[in-house]
Amino acid sequence: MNRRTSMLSIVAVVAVAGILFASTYSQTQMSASKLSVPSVNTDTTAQIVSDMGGLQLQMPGAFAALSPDEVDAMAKAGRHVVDVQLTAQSVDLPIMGGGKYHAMTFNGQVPAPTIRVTQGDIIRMTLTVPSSEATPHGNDMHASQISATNFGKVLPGTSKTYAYIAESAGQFKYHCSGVDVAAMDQHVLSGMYGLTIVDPLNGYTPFVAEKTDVVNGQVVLKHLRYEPDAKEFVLEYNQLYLTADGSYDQTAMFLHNTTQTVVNGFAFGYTPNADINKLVKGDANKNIFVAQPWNSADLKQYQGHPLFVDTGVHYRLFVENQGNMPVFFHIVGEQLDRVVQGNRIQSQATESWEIGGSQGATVDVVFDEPGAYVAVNHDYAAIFTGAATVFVAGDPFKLGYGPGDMPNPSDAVPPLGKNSIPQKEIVHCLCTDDRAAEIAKQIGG
Ligand SMILES: [Cu+2]
Repeated sequence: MNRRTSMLSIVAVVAVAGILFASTYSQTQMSASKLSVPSVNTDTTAQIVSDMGGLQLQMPGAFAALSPDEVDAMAKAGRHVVDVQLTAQSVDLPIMGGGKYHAMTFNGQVPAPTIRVTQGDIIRMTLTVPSSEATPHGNDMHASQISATNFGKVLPGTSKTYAYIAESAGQFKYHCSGVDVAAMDQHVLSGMYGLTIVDPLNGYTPFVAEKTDVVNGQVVLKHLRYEPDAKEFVLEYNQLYLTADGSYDQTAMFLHNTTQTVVNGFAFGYTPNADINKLVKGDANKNIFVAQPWNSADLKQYQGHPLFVDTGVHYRLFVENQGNMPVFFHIVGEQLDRVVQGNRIQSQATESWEIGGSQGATVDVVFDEPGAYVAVNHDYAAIFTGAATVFVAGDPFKLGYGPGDMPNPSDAVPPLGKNSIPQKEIVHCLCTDDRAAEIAKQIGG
């Protein structure tokens, strides 16, 4: 079965069974369907931009980047400088259903490494583009407030540095800016995106969940307070738009005709695997989740892993929409206890939160009861093409593991920041074998 047919088959299975845990996933349930779409001519726009030599942005000098001297002086005065090294690397990476696609990455991984700083720190980013790269690359960091013209394109065989103060707390994407903006869509949607978490200078705030109780025969409110310290996950949503041979398909992008929806680079990447099937059902081949495309241990860093969480513990989810369609973030079976954007509280006890393109939300959640909870983009087209992430809270299958025993996939766990509670990690990434080996070293795996 080729990749596309296989993907559609999985979609069909999910469509039949919904997002609940289901009985064994069976080949006989599969039926493929074909979508017919109108064609549009995208050559014209691309040609105009190309003829212009790329879009030339102009911004006032007041937004100029910090010079090396300024950075040194500020560091001497007490500011903390965080160095970030990014290397452009085009490489083929796997996609759901088998096969590969032509990915563009920073540092050999999709998404790029998560940068974590504290509000007021200086981020000094160096982008290196090896001479082996076919095109220049760039970088646009949304944590900065600097004109993109201060960075521009970096030619193969060269590198460029810029520095800025992370003035605003929150979460901010960074992404390749293409070749002076031209082809930016291709580079970002092929994998050149990452997240910067800027922790509030004064730390995160506690939150209070509203519950009810019965006292003296009366239903009354009670308030549960959760401290700022939390275990944390990063979930970055994006789309893949691919031709049958795994190349970027700009026509499909203009039509929003998604090939797969990915979370941290994977479609259905945080789902159980064969080992977990064995634990729960006693049979590696009996799937416990409706779609488990990354089953085998042979898949190494690509093998699926759910996110294990404890009950009654504060979790902070950094949810980022890296793509160009909305994310309606929802956790099946849970409410979002608090939603924060830009260090400002937006909502509490809400069912879903809409996150637009290039926007993020920091979601506080406490799982009260043991069980499996599936975080989705509550857009059915997104769910059925990959946006379903399984959280396993407590020990719902009575396997005898205690809180914190089960390791979590490394690519979903951000670097520690203010108010982080460390977690055990296991190597998991849409990344090259070399990068997986480096991550294994970093996490002591
Ligand atoms: Cu690029």
